[in-house]
Amino acid sequence: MPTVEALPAPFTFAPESTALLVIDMQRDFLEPGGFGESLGNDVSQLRRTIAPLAAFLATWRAAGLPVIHTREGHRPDLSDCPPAKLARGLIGRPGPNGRILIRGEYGHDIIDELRPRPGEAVVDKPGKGAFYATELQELLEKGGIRSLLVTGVTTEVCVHTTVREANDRGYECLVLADCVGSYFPEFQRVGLQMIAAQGGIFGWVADSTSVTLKEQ
Ligand code: C5J
Repeated sequence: MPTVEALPAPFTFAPESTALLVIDMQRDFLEPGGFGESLGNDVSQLRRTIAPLAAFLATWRAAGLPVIHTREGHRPDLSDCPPAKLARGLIGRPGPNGRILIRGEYGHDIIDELRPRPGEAVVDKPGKGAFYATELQELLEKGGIRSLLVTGVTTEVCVHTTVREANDRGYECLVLADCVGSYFPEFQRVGLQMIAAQGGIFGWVADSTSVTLKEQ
C-alpha cells in the first residue's frame, strides 16, 4: 500500500478504499464579489491552492480513483439556514455572482479550474461539516471508502469541521497542506498544526507532492 511521509507519522492508505474530498472550492469563497470577499477577506489567500489541487486532481483522476466535491449553500427559500447563521448577514443577499451561498446561483458553483467531471459526486451541504444533513456517509459506505485525502477551503472552518466529523466516524484523513487554504496565514499554520498535534489527534498532514500512488 502507498505510504506518505506525513505529520505526525507516515500515512498508509489503500487507493481502492480512498476518496479525494474537495471541499467548497466555490466561486463564493475564491472569487471577488462572493461571500469570502464580502466579509472583507483577500481571496488571493485561497487562490494559491488552485494550481496544486488541479495537478493532484489530474493525477488522482488518471488513476481512476473516486473524487467527491462539496458545496456549502442553502435552498433559495433559506429554509435550511439556521436563524443564527442568517442573522449574521450576507447569506441570500444579492451580489455580482447572484445570491450569496444559494444553490443554483453562479457564485455557489465550483470554480472552472476544478469543475467536477461527470460521475464525480457533488455533495451540497448547509453546514460547515460535510456530514451534517448530507448523503456523504452513505456515499462513502456504498463506495467502501475508509480513508480520505482532504483538500479545499477554508482550513480552519469547513476543512477542520469535516475532518473532525470524519475522524469521529472512523475515517482516516490525510489533509493535503498545499491544497487547503485560509484567508488568514496564521489560521492556516495553526489549523494544520492542530490536526497533526497530540499524535495526530484527528488526522495526518502532508503536501500533495509527497503522495505517490505506488507501493513504497
Ligand atoms: C466558511 C468554508 N469559511 N467553506 N466556509 O464559511 O470554510
